[in-house]
Amino acid sequence: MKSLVIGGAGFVGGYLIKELINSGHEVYATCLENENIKESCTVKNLDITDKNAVLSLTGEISPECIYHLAAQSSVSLSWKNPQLTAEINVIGAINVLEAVRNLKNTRLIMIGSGEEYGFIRENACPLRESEPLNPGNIYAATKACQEMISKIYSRAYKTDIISVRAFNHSGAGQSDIFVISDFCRQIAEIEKNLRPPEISVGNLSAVRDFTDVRDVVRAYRLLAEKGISGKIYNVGRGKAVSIQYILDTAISFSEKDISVKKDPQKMRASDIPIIEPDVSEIFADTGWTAEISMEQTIQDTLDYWRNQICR
Ligand code: A2R
Repeated sequence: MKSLVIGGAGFVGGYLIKELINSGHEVYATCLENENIKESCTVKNLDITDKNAVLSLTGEISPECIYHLAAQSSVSLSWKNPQLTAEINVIGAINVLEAVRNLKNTRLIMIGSGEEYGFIRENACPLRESEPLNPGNIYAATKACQEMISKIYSRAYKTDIISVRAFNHSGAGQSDIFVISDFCRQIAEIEKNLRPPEISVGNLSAVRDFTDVRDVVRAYRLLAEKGISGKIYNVGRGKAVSIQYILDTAISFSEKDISVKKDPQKMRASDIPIIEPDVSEIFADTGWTAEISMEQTIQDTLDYWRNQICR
């Protein structure tokens, strides 16, 4: 299959490109001018806010499937710069939708977020795709908007689109603004005596659903191959755990005696107690289920930071 990954230089992009190459796909990928892609595929520069550039590049490549990962993906930046977030996540997504509409025989895997559910009803977990969306931040609202407009393109123009709501994912190479990477980085620094043996944490009682990024990109490929056009799929483990469990597991992988300190800066004003998806739709249509254990993801992320910090 000829595949195009838009936003290939991000955390998920590298893993997705590897997954597609290993599955025999012919892979093209895009990144911004100031970024680069290490994986061996055909790389093009593309800013998705440039409508003509999106139309011309996709027309030139004419892929059978486009994976749209490019985004302003930071929740905190979305509060600081809502205009930029909307320009990339909404206008950029419309440019990609227009391109796919023009191509006619291309499937689009539109990557959204579990954040779209937002302030969920009590006892709503596990969240089914039919659950109403109630986004709690600007990033989530732009992703919900991207999904709604995708639905309109599916219905009005019969464009072949699959929308994904990806829940927390993690793995080696992820930024340390995300919790597993943050804990693992701190532990690796403690092991190298770069900080006192004390790990700083936020709310440990929140219960969240984490999937290894390698499982997540396999889900995206299977949706491209077997997903049902027009549908929305949750992608997640379907088994949430507390942040306390993640912390305890990460600390147990170190020989150091590490204490825990609560950092008020890491507490969020309104943390929803539990967020867990129902993943029966993706299982029913593609057979996908998460295979890599949480413990393995934590171990691999810790080993990644140990290597990074050596240098
Ligand atoms: O923000 P940067 O400089 O890291 O670049 C990001 C890139 N990007 C763009 N690409 C093309 N045109 C733009 N105007 C534009 N603005 C930003 O998209 C980055 O290289 C990529 C997104 O990757 P990450 O931020 O690392 O997100 P990740 O974790 O790979 O998530 C992939 C997708 C996103 O749509 C998330 O919202 C969703 O999964 O959860």
